[in-house]
Amino acid sequence: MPRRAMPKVQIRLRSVEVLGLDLPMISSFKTAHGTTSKKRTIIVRAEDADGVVGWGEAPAGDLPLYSADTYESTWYALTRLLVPLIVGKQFDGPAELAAAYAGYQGYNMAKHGLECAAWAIASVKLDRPLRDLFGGNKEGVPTGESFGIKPTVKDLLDEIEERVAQGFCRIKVKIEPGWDIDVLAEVIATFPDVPVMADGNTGYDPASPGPWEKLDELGLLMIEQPYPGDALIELAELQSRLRTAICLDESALTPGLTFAALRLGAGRIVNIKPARLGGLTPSLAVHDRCLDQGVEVWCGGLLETGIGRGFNLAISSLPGFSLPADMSPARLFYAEDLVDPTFDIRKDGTIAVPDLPGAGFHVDEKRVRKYQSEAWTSG
Ligand code: OSB
Ligand code: MG
Repeated sequence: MPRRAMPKVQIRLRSVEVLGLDLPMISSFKTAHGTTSKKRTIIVRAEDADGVVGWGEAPAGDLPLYSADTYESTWYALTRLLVPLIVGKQFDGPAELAAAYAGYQGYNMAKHGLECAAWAIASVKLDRPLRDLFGGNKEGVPTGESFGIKPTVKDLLDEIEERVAQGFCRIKVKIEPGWDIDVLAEVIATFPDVPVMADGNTGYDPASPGPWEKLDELGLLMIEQPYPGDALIELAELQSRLRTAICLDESALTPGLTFAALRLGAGRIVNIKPARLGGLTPSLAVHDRCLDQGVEVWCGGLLETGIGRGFNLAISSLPGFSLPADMSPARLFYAEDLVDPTFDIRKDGTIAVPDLPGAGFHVDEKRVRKYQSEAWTSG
C-alpha cells in the first residue's frame, strides 16, 4: 500500500552541475573496509527552467569497498548517463524524473545525488519541506554515533564518553576480527545505560567460527552486516543461531534484494541508506514495505556533509524509522560543513528534522566552491 501521494510538480532541469569536492577530514574513520582520512564527495547542483536551484550529494568512496560505486564511477554515471538523459526534459515530479533512469543497473549513488536535487527543487516549488512531501511525522530523529576502529580500547572509551555527554543515544562500534568481543564487553561495562550495537562491515569470513555466540550473550541492540553482502544463505544460517538481530547494510542494495534477504531470514532489521539504495524513491519503498511487515528500519550514513544529511533527516521522520540513526554532525569529521547553519545533536539525543523547503539546510555555495576540485556542466 503506497503511504503517500508522490508530489506532482513540473520539473525541467535547464542545467546540471556535477562538482567534485576534496574535503579534508579532521579525524579519520576506520572500518573493516579500510580507513577514510580524506573524503572526496560529489555534489549535484541542478537548476530548473523556472530558476529554482536544488542540491544533492552522492557520497561515493574512493575505492569500491563498501559498494561497487566509486567517486570515478559516480562521476561517469552522472556526466555521461544520467544527466544527459534527463536534462531539458519535462517531468511531473522527482519520482518521474528518477523513473527515467531506473532501468539502468547500478550507479546507485549517482542516481541518489541527482534525485535529491530534483526533490529539493520540488520542495521549493511547492513551498513544503521534504518531511511533509515524504509523509514524515517526527520533529526530531534519535541519533547514535558510529565509532571507528581505534588504536586502543582506551581511545575508543574516551571518545564514547565525550559523545554520550553530548547526547548521542546509541553506541555503534565498528568491529573486525581481533577487535570485537573484548572491546564490546568493555564498552557495555563502561556505558551500561546506553544501547550498544556492532557493525562488521562484511569483514568476517562465513567459513570461520567468528565471535558470534559470545557477542550474542552481550545483549547487543543488533549486529550489522557481519558477512559479505551476497552471503545471504550464510547470514540466514547465522541469524537462525542468534537471539541478537542481524541488520542488513551492504546486502541491501536495491528494494528487491532487501526484501529477498528479509524473506530468507538473512536479517531482521534494515539500515536504510538512500545513497546505497539508489535514491529516495527506492528508500521510501523499502520503508513502506518494512513498516507493513513489521521490520524495524533506521537511517544510516556514508559520512555525508550537511547537504546529504538533510535528505537523510527528512526520510528519518517517517514512522517506520524506529531505531536511532547514524547522522554525525559534520563537525566530527570536517573542518566546516557545506551548509550554514549546520546541525547538531540536542541534549535529548535527537537531531531536529529541518523544515526549510529544499535540501533542508541553507547550502553555503562559497564553501562548496572552496573545496571544489573539478566541475562539469551539462550542455
Ligand atoms: O557501515 O554504516 C556503515 C560510513 C562509511 C561506510 C559505511 C558505514 C559508515 C558509517 C557512517 O558507519 C556513519 C555516519 O555517516 O555517520
Ligand atoms: Mg554499516
